[in-house]
Amino acid sequence: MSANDRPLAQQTPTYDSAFLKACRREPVPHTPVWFMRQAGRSLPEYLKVREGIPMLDSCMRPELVTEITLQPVRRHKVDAAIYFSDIVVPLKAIGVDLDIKPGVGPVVAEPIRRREDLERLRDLTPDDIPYVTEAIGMLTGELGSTPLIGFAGAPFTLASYLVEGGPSRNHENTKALMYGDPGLWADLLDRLAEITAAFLKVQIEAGASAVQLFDSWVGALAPADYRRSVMPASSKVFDAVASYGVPRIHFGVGTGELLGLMGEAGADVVGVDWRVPLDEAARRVGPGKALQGNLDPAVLFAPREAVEAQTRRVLDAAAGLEGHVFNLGHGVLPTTDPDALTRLVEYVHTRTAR
Ligand code: 1CP
Repeated sequence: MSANDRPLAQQTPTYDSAFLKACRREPVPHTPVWFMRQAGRSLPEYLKVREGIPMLDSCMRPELVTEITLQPVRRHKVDAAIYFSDIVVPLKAIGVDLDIKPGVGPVVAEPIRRREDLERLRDLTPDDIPYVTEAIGMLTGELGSTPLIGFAGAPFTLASYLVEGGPSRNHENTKALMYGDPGLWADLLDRLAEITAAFLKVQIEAGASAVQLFDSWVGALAPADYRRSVMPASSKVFDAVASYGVPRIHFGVGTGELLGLMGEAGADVVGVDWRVPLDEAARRVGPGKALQGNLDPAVLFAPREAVEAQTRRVLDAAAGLEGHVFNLGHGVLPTTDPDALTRLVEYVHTRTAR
């Protein structure tokens, strides 16, 4: 079938990209590569354009967002761009009093812990985030056939910041609420699912070719708790965007025991951190889903030969998968040598060329 005979949805310039093909579990010319946190502090050109501009302000400037999103695509020749933003942007947009503090992360002025606090979580509408629509419009024009990944924080991970008031190691207040007041917890996650779904819809309608739901901290939970207290809200997000037909990626850290459930929640692609080899991850996730991952980001600090040896381990474990998107097992660490990332993209492309 020639490109022009296809349904309209398949005539987008990104449809035949290696990244989207791998997400759809179709044959690829080479294994596609992108990196979580590929834009940001590892790049000198990022530090330069961000100078003096607070993180949240920079997320609301479409021209700056476009430049920062394109930087790693130009430099590393990755197979996909990820929209430059942060998981707390939709919360800020509905008026939650929060900031991103340098060297700390998101900090919430008044944590959410009681029923009346839920009133602060109103619906998100496209009018709340005109800068997202504008930036993605600019980006898709510049990116051509390179897909843009939209993203959002998953309800559990967003709740962890809202309930703790900031980054947390043990998530004790979050878990206290989850176990202590299951009714309020369910309502909080349901509210966050609505906001998250609205945020993803805006990105897809503006032109994002895929979406990733970051449930970064959900690995703190046991499977039974995940199934009961988190999965309904994450499923609601995936269901809400299913009809667009764009691949939905689901990622968390330390989620080895949750991989099957995270796939079941509704993802097309399951992201895997470095703790579980991809062949084992595929057994846990089951058929019908692609996998994304999973080189340990710290490996990039080792000499080139060691990086290549560890990359071969990842690719060998991925050899039998239905679809594989190469990525790190979590975000690029801030002091990573950018040249090591560029070399890694080239290595994966060359090694997997078919
Ligand atoms: O001032 C700065 O430069 C602050 C650093 C920074 C950056 C560059 C933060 C604060 N967020 C971001 C951008 C960002 N956040 C992206 C950019 C796009 C890309 O990947 O290239 C993305 C995808 C995120 C998503 C995000 N924010 C996640 C999920 C991804 C992950 O790493 O697990 C999480 C958990 C956050 C919260 C957050 N925002 C910023 C920090 C330092 C943190 C983590 C804080 C913590 O440890 O809890």
